[in-house]
Amino acid sequence: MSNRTFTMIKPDAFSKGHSGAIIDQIIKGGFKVIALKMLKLSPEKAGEFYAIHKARPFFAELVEFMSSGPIIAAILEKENAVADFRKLIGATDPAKADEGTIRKLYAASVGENAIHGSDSDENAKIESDFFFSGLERF
Ligand code: FUP
Repeated sequence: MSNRTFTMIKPDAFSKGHSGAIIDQIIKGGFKVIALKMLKLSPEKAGEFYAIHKARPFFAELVEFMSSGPIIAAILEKENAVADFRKLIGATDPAKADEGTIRKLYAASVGENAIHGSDSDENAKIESDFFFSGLERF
């Protein structure tokens, strides 16, 4: 089991001014910030990140949304990080997310769902490497 996960605060939550509250909730949830940065994905980079969803009907919309504005990307550390972080953010569809989770609090729909969390240790590593060099990790 790895102790790291990767997250992005997505353009909807960023543009609504929820980034500070979300980062606070993450830290209070016991996660240590290993790397953090603000950036805007190009459509090409967003498509590369979500390449696994290329054949899905929502792919074009997802790429357009994820490249529509700034995001905050981070690597987080905690024991059982991947599973515990998925618990903290809640279900993909905010309507199905538990009370108090980040998606329940800040997400509007399954397409614009405020935050990303890696779904496996393997993907946490791939996604962290997609965004961060060794020099950017602390
Ligand atoms: P999650 O792991 O919770 O981020 O969810 P998925 O990997 O299943 O989906 C990745 C992203 O695709 C979601 F964050 C939003 C988008 N998506 C849709 O727009 N519609 C869907 O029906 C499912 C996912």
